[in-house]
Amino acid sequence: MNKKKAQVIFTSIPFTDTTRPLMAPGALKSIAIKNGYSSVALDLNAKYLNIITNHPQSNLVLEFFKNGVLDPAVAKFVENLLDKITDEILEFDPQVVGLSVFTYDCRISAHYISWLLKRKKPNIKVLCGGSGLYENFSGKSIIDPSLIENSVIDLCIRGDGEKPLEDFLQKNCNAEQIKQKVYPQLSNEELNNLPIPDYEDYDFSFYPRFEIPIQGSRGCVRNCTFCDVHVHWKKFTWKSGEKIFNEMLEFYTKHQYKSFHFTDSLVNGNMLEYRKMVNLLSEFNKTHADDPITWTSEFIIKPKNQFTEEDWKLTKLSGCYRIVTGIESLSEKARFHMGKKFTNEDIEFAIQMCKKYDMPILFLMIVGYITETEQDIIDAQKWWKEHVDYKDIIRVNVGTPLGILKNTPLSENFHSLGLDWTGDNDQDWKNENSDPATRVRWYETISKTLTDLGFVEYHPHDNHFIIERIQGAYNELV
Ligand code: B12
Ligand code: SF4
Repeated sequence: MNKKKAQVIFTSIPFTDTTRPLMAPGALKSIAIKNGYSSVALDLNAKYLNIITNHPQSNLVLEFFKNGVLDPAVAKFVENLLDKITDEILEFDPQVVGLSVFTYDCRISAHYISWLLKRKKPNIKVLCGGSGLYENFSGKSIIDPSLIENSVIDLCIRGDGEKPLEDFLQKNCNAEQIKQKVYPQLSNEELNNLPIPDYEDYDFSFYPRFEIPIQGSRGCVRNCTFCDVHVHWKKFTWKSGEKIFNEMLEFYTKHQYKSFHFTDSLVNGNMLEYRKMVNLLSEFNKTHADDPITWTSEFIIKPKNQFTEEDWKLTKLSGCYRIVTGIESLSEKARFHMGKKFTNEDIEFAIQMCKKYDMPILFLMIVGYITETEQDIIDAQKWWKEHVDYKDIIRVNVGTPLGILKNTPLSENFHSLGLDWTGDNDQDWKNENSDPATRVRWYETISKTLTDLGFVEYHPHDNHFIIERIQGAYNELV
């Protein structure tokens, strides 16, 4: 039994497939502390992740977390798991519990955990927040409304959580008033004044990667046709290069955290602040060569006159050890249709720089964008064969066949783009170029090419789940 008591607990909940800590509980704990509450931040998703994925029938367990379908074969396991999570939270004897619903895959556990919390401790307040409260991020909430009507969940906070949380904790507004209020996106100034997250209660033994989450910006400078980030964050907002560096320095000196991962959609959105940050980090690392700060992030490829060789060099010297980037398609035509705005020549320059400065680069790919044809898949195979010399530096997430999310430009212009639905899931669409079965075949073709050539591929659990679903649904066609 844990002896520690805390008035407010924040925790992540299953299911998110990640090897690194999730940021929100730590970020919100520091807001509660700033407002005078005792608080604890837990990453319970991390604690139970391996137990879930190592279950002999893990696909059935995932079916529960993703779709709420509980197969009798795994019912006892799932019930015990949810019970343990709830008990672990209640050991701290909190008055308020904040559940972080990171994506739509956490919403089913949010339903059950809230219900169990209220059953075991009826006067507890349960708050939910996070991107998973939105249908595909920006649409209407898909948390069961009856849970809110019956006060099983007292409040669902959508968008930036800091201000509504403060209003709730300071009792400036009651839950009803907070629900009615429209909270604007945090400004650059407000982002720059946020307290640094507090991860002291996280159990770091759960993570294969000791990388501390850090945030330099919110939103994005692009407006890609398949993405809905811009629907939620109308503006791209950022912290200054100095603020980011100072956060890293504080983590480094106070907690000896030396390795960071940015949660930004792209770390190099604002080149002025990016250059300040990498310059400060490079200077720091020069004098701490035995114990440098290191980092990894999502990144956007830019033309070489905008992101020069000097920028690549400073990126390396600043401690960057892995770049993750949405290449999405090797067809330039498809990328320009998406709004990605970089050429194949820009990719060429980026990978040359990554090789020269020894920085692995993870390509995030989508299979079967709406303009892609059989010829693009043949061209992509050719591209990979011609770049086999880069297999020590390029890692590949082959991605899933393109899903069309609500509120994206693709979904808004669905019919005028010549698209038709073939089923209920985001991947179930067709046009004159492809249908779900074709795209699964393309996925397998590209994946085989990469395996044969010896590239390191990365297949998250979600990819398997989605591919298997499409294969099942379109079995006779695949
Ligand atoms: C980094 C990231 C990942 C990383 C996470 C690594 C890690 N360990 O941190 C990885 C690669 C694992 C990942 C995976 C996926 N991700 Co992701 N990811 C992100 C990203 C870019 C940043 C998230 C983040 O950490 N932000 C910083 C923290 C502080 O923000 P936050 O969690 O949102 O918390 C804030 C608020 O939401 C709120 N809040 C959060 N919790 C709570 C709780 C309470 C009580 C309160 C009051 C407030 C509150 O306050 C916080 C501070 O403002 C976001 C996009 C984005 N820019 O946000 C997508 C995003 C969260 N991911 C998304 C998706 C879809 C996925 C995947 C499902 C994709 C896929 N199909 O594979 C997978 C998960 C698969 C699975 N089930 O395992 C979607 C979620 C959409 C949705 N409606 O659910 C997002 C929004 C991107 C998008 N538009 O598509 N992701
Ligand atoms: S660059 Fe990435 S985050 Fe930004 S709009 Fe495009 S896909 Fe979305």
